[in-house]
Amino acid sequence: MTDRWVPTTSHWGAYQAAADSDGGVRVAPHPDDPVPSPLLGNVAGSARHATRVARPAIRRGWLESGPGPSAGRGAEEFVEVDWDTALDLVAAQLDRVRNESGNESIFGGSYGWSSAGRFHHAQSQLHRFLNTIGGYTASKHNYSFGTSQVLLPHVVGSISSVLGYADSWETIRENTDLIVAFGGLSTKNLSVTPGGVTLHTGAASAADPGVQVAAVSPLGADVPARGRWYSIAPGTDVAVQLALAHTLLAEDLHDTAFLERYCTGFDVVAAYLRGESDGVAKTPEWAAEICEIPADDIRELAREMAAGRTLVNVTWSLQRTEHGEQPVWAGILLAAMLGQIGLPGGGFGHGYGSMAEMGDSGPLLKLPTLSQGANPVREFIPVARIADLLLSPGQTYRYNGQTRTYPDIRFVYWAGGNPFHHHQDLTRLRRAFARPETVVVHETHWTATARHADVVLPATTTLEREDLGAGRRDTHLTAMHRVLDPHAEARDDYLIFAALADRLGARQAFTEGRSPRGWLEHLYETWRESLRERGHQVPDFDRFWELGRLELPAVDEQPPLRRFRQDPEANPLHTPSGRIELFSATVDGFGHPDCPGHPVWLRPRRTTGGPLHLIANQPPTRLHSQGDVGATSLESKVDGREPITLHPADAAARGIAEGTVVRIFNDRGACLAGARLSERVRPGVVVLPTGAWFDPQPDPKRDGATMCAHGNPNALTDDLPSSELSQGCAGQHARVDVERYDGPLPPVTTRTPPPLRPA
Ligand code: PGD
Repeated sequence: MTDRWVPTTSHWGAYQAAADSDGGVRVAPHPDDPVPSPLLGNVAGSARHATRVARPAIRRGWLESGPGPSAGRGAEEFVEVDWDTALDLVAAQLDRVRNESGNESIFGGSYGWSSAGRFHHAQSQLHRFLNTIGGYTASKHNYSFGTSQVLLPHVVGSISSVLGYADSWETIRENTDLIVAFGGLSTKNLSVTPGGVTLHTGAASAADPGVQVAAVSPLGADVPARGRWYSIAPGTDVAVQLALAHTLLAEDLHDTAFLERYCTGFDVVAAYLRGESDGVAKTPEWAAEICEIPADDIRELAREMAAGRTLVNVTWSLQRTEHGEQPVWAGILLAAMLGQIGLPGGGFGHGYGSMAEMGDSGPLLKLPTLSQGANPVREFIPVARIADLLLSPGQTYRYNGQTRTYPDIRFVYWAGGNPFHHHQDLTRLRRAFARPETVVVHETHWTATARHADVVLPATTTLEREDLGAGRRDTHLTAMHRVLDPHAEARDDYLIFAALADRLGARQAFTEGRSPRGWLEHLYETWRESLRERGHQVPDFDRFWELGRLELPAVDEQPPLRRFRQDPEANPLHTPSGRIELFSATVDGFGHPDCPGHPVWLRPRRTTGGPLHLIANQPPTRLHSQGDVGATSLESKVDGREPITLHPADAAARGIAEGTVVRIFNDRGACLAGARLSERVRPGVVVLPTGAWFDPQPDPKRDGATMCAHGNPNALTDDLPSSELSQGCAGQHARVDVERYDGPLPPVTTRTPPPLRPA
């Protein structure tokens, strides 16, 4: 424990911390950070909150009756045990399952953001541990942009060519005339990047990029201060994009030389735009019926796009929906027709407004990284298919042209994620979590996922250990000093896995004989050596640790799309044609009915569930579910519930006023929330951000059903993928209805631990 101010970092940025006299923590922004994150306000309250997991805890039914499927998960009390008892039990079950049915019966995908820190990254630690004992069924892709992760390689040859080399805000200010921002340019997301960003320069740039912005979104909050708001019906961006493309084509504003030299398949798409292939011309009048933006506005916007340097940006939220491939592919189509892909400040952007790193200008540098080893098991799922995996062993499904089969999972191991926050249709996920024999979770706090486990092992937070920290496109590497002693009996994930590896005969393979500090020195010095080989000198570990942070050396690399533009024959894309595939014969050949071979408008299948369109976006007051018991998050609650924003007309029609507690419901589930009214959401649209800790309680309006008393939107979202191609998360939208909640208010139970009893 140190009462000195020391440096540390988090996914919401670098900051300073010091222990206070009663064992808590004080935090202060990094002195050079121009726009510190509001999420810093959650740190002090979360650090020693009553919901910290204090000691190993085992669900009573599992402890008394042994492993097996159980609906008691998430309902029964826990028994606190000593570390040796817990570790012996977990090691014995891992050993039994791997011997009886092979390591593919262990699911170790364990998706989640965990905490910043290059070494103590819980998911990497888990994967490394499982690899040393024979492997695990893995998960692929992420919930953030998992749909694009599958699509982009087919269209532009790689994910990184679009996401890894985005132009900086300075380049945009210098070169761009107009940003057409599908999904808007939200600043609330820009304090966050995995691993953290030291200096938040991007938030101010997105708030006012210094160029014209046409922001297409159902939410006024997504529009920068001087931007134009094109208020769109949710989920209809593709119709606007196709109508813009139609106008460019009809008015001969498209760049035929670019399309011929750098793209394939434009002829197929052009036939579709004209209506030759399906009898429907994608005119602005056609689109206006769908998206509720006037046809003349669409036509004018297309002309403006063709008149100067235009960046077509699509936020990640747009692909986190049904048919989420389409707005991304149609965005690339538009940028290709404008002929500006590969030019500074022009072309296609994906994720400005979604994450801090997009637009940051820090070096493209490989950071110190813990090796996860090799996984001998080949089984995996696309990450958002977790409930299907657990519910349907042996069932086949389509994915990226393949037909795959779900393996039979008997053991689920999760460290550093909160599926009972991040997954869709949480009632269904509860049924899925009842199926395996054993669920083990490492957690810092009693989240809903911890409450649905059999064995909960208490993990330290970043403040309670040392690490190296930096995010993608960060400017600095931070020496993350320890500030607090571990809470109660909490241990580092690394030390927990080392103790399990010991019991399973793999200690040396897992630890390589190093302590946590020994690993930091090893990772740093290996990285330092690789930098030295590339001509960059950085101080040794001791000096770096003393300095507290290190400015990362500048690494200049030409973006792949610039090189492609300069010479497409010498620098082809990694697509079958080497060019941008506006029509992909590969995707077409897969025959996925919900993702044909070129961008198309597809009507949503999910039109039932209620008259209102729910947008479940990222919260402004915490990172996903992290920090929900901290001050910034708690201050935003209404009567202890997550705020839902409605248009005053929709509220008035339902007798709802500012501050009314409401019940949001559809055929999948229900939750409570507190009403906030705003003219800046479209009528017919409501916004309930993700991340309020899931609090399932009996629904007084529906026998046998549950209702989240706190306001988690994933009680309402549908567990359907974006498409068969990517099987990505489509949790951004749902259909719902909202009513006043006049019954006795159930207490929110997430801010105290579950029932615990000593062994
Ligand atoms: P977090 O709340 O960050 O959410 O889902 P994710 O699971 O990443 O969960 C991380 C967990 O790790 C927390 O519970 C935290 O306490 C724990 N943790 C932190 N540090 C440590 C540590 O050192 N050790 C251990 N063992 N645990 C630790 C985020 C996911 O949600 C994402 S990325 C997106 S983009 C999705 N977005 C949406 C959406 O737009 N709409 C809906 N409806 N749903 C979504 N879900 C997705």
